[in-house]
Amino acid sequence: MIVRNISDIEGTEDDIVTDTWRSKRIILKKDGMGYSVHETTIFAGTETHIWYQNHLESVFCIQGEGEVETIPDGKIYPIKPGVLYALNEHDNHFLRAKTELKMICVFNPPLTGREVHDETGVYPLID
Ligand code: 9YT
Repeated sequence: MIVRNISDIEGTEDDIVTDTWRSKRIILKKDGMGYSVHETTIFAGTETHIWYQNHLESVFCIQGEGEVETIPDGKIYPIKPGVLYALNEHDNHFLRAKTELKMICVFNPPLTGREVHDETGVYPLID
């Protein structure tokens, strides 16, 4: 069994910080679960363009307020604690944080841990 405390991930190579978010990657591909699990903080006042063409992701909000805008239809989905959105169609979108958002994110296929978005909002598929 794997038992992990998120505090053990802080400051390690599985703790990734970008301009708009920080992701502590708790379960990764190397753990052999078939998915990865992350706690992601989206910084207040930011907008992130995301388009996971190689991955499916479920995002469960546990703190904060924000919105997702899908592209190109411009549909707005308010995000607050208790809301989960699942990018089941590799949905192209903007994620905006009005206040700091905390999200629990699950990826299939699992991330290896090194991924950050490229200029088109995509994570590469790493083997
Ligand atoms: C909600 C979302 O996808 N944010 C970007 C970071 C991602 N969750 C990750 O790499 O953990």
